[in-house]
Amino acid sequence: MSVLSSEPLRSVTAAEVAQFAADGVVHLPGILPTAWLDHLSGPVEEALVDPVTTTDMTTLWAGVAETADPGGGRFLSGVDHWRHHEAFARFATASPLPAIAGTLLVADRIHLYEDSLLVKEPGTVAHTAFHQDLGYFHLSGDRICTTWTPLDEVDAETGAVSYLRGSHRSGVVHRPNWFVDDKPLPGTGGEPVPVVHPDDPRLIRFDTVPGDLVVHHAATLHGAGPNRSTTRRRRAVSVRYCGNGVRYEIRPGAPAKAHHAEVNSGDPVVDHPGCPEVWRRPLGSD
Ligand SMILES: O=C(O)CCC(=O)C(=O)O
Repeated sequence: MSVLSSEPLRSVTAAEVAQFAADGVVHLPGILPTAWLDHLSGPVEEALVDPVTTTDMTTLWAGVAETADPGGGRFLSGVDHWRHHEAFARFATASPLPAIAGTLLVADRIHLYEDSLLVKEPGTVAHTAFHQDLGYFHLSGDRICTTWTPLDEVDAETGAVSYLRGSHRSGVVHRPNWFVDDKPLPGTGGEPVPVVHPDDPRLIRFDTVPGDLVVHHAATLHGAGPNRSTTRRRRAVSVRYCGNGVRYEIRPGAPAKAHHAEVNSGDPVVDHPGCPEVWRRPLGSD
């Protein structure tokens, strides 16, 4: 059995920290030991066949958009696997991800908010609608990010995520949508997500291989295309973190966690089993 280390294969460079701050997204090639991906692959398959933990978003899409998925592929998605599956918990808390998030967010401490499984099987026609994560989170503040870990080679054909560079600086919280359709989630608030033209020069996407990581700011607009390949899977795990300075912001209609019933808007995020502290900047390492 391979050893799972919390050390990344390389450091995050100062240029990558600056790029994350400027663009609201950064691609970190070759940073995650592949032992972590081996560690996740079995548990991912277990989660995919468990209808309690994973939703077929193509069914949801058919319901929302009144269109069947003619490609026959499925977009399988789940959330909060770390709460009931040790392998996901280990990945979210003991892999290099928390330190990488802490470095990019220039944070003193990092808390785990949630994880998500995002698998587009070959022939999935469903898009990931453009959205901003922040409107789904019961949080406000600047130090909030999503780490997107590909378990397969991913490119435009298989549904690489596109990011609208600089959109994290708009100061706007956008209304959550159904994720596979741009219709808003009922009962939620926020500004409508703007229409993003596919030729917008601010859009960027990355060809990634296992061992790479893409990290985006929670306020960055992003979406993804279908998986047009008939043979290649697009498996990814997103883990979402927040840092010091972030406060709870209860957002009506947005997906809530059990512990959100115990907090009020304006409360600082502190260590809690529902949002545990998973990293602290080593003393003297500023
Ligand atoms: O993987 C995808 O299609 C979308 C990912 C995403 O929106 C996220 O992780 O925030």
